[in-house]
Amino acid sequence: MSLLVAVTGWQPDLWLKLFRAEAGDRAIIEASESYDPSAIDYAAVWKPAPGTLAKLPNLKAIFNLGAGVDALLADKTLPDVPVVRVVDPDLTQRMTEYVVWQVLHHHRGGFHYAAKQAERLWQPLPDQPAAADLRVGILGLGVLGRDAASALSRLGFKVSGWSRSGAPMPGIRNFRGTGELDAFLSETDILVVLLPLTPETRGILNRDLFKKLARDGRLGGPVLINAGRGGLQVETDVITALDDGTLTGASLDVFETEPLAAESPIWQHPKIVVTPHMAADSDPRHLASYVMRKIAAIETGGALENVVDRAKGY
Ligand code: NDP
Ligand code: OXD
Repeated sequence: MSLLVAVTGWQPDLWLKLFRAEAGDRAIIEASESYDPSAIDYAAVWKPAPGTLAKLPNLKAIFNLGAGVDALLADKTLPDVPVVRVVDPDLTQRMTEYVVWQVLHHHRGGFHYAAKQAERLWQPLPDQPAAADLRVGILGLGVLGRDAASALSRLGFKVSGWSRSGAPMPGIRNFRGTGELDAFLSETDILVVLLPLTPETRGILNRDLFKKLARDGRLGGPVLINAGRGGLQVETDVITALDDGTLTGASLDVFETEPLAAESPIWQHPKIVVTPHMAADSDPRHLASYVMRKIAAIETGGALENVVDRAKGY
């Protein structure tokens, strides 16, 4: 068995070391080495150069080393073998931490207190709402959305979720599909976005959607938190909506173009928290063994989990 490792944006060394530590007599090959394409059985990848995987005639499965597969599926030459994505408690926990951090930032007046500290002013906000006064709506109630929903519920927020299937979750109000999107938005003060980027979801975070969010909440206007993908948002609409009061704040971890250009007005916008696509990094120490466990499952005839539905795009 041979595993090809093709990662862009990461140093491959740690991945190779960790894969090799678990590989036994299996060969672990880095994509820049010379190798026999017909000897490769599996590939572990993050944004591999388009066409890389099409050259492997005996490939049995592709392991995407992240939760989102939009970059991988954009390669139109991708061979027709199962694509397995990351569903891992470590990554999920990281995303939940990020979502809770940002929800609390907006809930507890983070922009106000940072500004007052800079001015050396002792100015508590007069009317701090309770968590139970705020409605958090999670757009994309999948693996990550559900975990964040459950943590936010435990903190006392009123949580609802929107998904394609409307699969129920105890204690969370569920909304399903495009027919129920407007109702979901009209009851949302803080919109947390954990959708995948697909042809259906691209550009969904636009001015029309922002106008449908609740305007009667305790924060004085709705907040956007996007940790899904930058292609979900129309950035000029986000800025306009913040400037004209349609939105009162935003936290953006992902951007239409990454890294965010130095000249982008988003960097210095007073109502935006910018983070550099760090909400939930894949940790090689967890994911190398995740991939090797999945390969062992294939080799022993077990069922393959977390396989991407290529027709849906996630
Ligand atoms: P899942 O596939 O588990 O969940 C996706 C959710 O989105 C599901 O609830 C799905 O509905 C819903 N959905 C997808 N398309 C539609 C649609 N057209 N209409 C309504 N609902 C839709 O993914 P994860 O939760 O694991 O990850 C979500 C995304 O988070 C990833 O795709 C990735 O882009 C992003 N991400 C970002 C990271 C970061 O660091 N910023 C790190 C990791 C992931 P249904 O349940 O019905 O299928
Ligand atoms: C992912 C990511 O999709 O880090 O896992 O964005």
